[in-house]
Amino acid sequence: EHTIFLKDYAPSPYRIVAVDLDFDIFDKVTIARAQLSIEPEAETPPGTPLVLDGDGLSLSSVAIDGAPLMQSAYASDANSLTIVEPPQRRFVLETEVHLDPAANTKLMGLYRSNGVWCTQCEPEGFRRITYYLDRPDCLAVFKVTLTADAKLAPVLLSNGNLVRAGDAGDGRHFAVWQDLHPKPAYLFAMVAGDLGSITDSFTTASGKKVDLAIYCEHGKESQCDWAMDSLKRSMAWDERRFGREYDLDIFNIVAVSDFNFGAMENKGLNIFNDRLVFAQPESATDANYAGIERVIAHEYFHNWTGNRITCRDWFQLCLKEGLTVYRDQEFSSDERSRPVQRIHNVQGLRSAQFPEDSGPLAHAPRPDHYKEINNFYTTTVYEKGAEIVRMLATLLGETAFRKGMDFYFERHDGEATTIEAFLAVFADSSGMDLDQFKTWYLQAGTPQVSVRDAYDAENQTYTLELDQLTAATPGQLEKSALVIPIRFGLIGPNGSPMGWSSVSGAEVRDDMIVLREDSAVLRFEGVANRPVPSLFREFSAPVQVHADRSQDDLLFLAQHDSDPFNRWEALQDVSSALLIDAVDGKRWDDKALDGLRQAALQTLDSDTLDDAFKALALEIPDASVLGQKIGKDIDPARIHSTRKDFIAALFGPVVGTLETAYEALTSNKPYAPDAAQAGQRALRNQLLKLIVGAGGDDALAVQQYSEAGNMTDRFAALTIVGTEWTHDAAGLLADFHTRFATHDPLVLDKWLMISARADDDGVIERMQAILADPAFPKNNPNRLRSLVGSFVLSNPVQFTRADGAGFRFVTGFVADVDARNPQVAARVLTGFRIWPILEPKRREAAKAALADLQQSASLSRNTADILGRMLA
Ligand code: DPP
Ligand code: ZN
Repeated sequence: EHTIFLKDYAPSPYRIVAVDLDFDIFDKVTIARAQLSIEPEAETPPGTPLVLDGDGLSLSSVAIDGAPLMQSAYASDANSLTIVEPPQRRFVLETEVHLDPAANTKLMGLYRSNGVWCTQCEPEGFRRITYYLDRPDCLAVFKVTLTADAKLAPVLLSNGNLVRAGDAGDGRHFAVWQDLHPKPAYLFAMVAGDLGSITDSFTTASGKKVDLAIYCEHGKESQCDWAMDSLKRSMAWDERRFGREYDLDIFNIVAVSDFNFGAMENKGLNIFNDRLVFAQPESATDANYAGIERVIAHEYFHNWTGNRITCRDWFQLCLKEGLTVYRDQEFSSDERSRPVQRIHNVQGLRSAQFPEDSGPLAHAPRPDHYKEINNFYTTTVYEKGAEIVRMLATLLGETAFRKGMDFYFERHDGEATTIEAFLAVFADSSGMDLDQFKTWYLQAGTPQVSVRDAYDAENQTYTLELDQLTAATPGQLEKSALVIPIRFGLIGPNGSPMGWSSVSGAEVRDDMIVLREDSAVLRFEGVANRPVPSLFREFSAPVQVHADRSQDDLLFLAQHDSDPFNRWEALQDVSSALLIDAVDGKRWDDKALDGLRQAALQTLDSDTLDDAFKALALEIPDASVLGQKIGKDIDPARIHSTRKDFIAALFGPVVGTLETAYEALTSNKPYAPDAAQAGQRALRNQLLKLIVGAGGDDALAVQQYSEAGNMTDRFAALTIVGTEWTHDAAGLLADFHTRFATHDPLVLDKWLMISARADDDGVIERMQAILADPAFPKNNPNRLRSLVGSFVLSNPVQFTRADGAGFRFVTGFVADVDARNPQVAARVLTGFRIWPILEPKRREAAKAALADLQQSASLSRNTADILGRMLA
């Protein structure tokens, strides 16, 4: 198989400076004509061939400067067009290809979704539209003409500004769009179709009025208001926080129903998966509202971090993604509760990125080789990439970080650049040496940090011993020490912060230890009493911490730490320790459980903590996080049942108290998606989950389901009943399907999710029946992921069944979908990444299913790449 290496990067010998695209859109065919203004680079030797990328194209005609090329002057096939001896001056290459968007089930390039023509070009979809230098360092200005039937496609959109539109005869019309910001082809977009819209405007800090519009299928307009509100808040925030203004007169968003990604940041024309646009209280949950707000912001923020400054090559993907995730996380933190956002982000990191980073698909945030770039849109590139930027901000401090960002925008605006260039702006603007810090981008694996401490009362000395170790990952056996910022505090016996007179053994700056070596022994002098250390406040580094701490100390932290993140973390640690011991056969003792219960009730009772935080504090670590902590020979069924027993033992004695608290949170206010209301619902629904889990009686959940005035409460109740598969589950799911899901595909997704998560042995058969239904939309990524993606990620017990039925269900699905949509197939397959840590019987069953898949079908490059790494 063909592998692409970072070390082989070379600039193109030719550059495309301007692109003139003409799409003649008909029901059955779209004719794409491209005029590319091309010139050789100064150092290009005469006679150097020009090789353009293609993917599944067939060339109808080719000309240079208006003259058709002779057969001998070029070579073309589906995947490339070579001009043997191009002119050694600027010339215009003209090509024509015929496309069949309706047949494009890969959803890359130009395709039809629900009748609408739309595009997805990142990373390599543009080459499925026309022959091109389809690489992110090729920046050109674009002019795009769209012509289509005025009834089939009254709306014609592309990047930039509309310069002309009018009648084209025969019932057809046209529109010409121009984007004067040079951009790589992956940011190209066009849309044609019969769409409704909502409009608004935003006036930038410097007084420029920007027209905003969100396009969607007719009838869904009123469901776009929240997305529009999120957009305007994002625009204002980026001005406030980063000094970044929008740079075009128009910003358009289009919601489409078939989309591989969540959304795409095309210049001036973002295209969104409709699940990240549509929201109304009766069909969207609070989590959906928060997700829409976040992704609208994310794509908007790409305009500066991604579009104005883009990537030199795809190895640098986290340059734009890690940084932009960091920016969207900061936005959500400023708009909502910072500690709650931080906990959510860390939960996501632990449940997705940590498993990736310790399994067969582990890779550096900036990888140095790939076979299929689509497989690198990973949680490592995105979420670990964001953690790296966050550590940079922590190490530099807020002011120096902002100064560095300003410098980045100033120095690299209009460029396609690298991680090295990104780090250099911070090194240059702050004077800090970031050479060792760069290792975070180059090294895979989650560092394990071990902590031991001792207090010497006689000498009033407190010692803190820290070690870091990163285990070998595929293809990367040697690891070096990382720079690890550890924000911390020492807490005295009365719960208040403690000082020290001097400290040695490692760099300590204010409330931060900077660990640079494999190990360090810090000695704090002048410490009056034995302190309880609070380490990695706000989760200041993406590491696994191993600290053997007493339950008393942890409960003390849960009560007294000034850092809310660590207060939450301490409670999680208490539960994890008890659960892991119990899985190991050492069942909890009553005293330990009493202590934890008391702490949980205290949290619930607090007048100072907000509801959203309380909801998280009452969370019991989930089975996959526990499995990850155990790390080897895991039996998900055993973890799951232990966890159920634990919840029953912990909360069983206080169900009445939980029910009283639940009742007190009942509200008659009309639904609003704001953080305060959402927090109240989150806490109430957390209590409901614990009440049902502790008592085994689902009556209260069934009642909430029936009485709910919004989808958040209804779906929470359905989730509890459906995943526990209580005796009312089948009836409730059927009711949900009939009353809510049949006419709204996004609600159908919710039904599919719960159908896949049921904790009973019939679940696979039921999923097979759903997929076999001729009415099931088997080419829609949202539907497929809601069912099979949820099964793989959220139903560990059934997915990893010892008889292998769960594994075979998924590999069978992958083989089937791969032929139509390789990206969806490959993504679902990554759920197998936990197979090496399963107990032997399950491990063998997983391996056999994977090996069968490798034997059987002819697989796409996407799926073959994942499978190859999975079995390596
Ligand atoms: N659209 C995807 C994202 O924004 C890929 N760039 O992350
Ligand atoms: Zn992104």
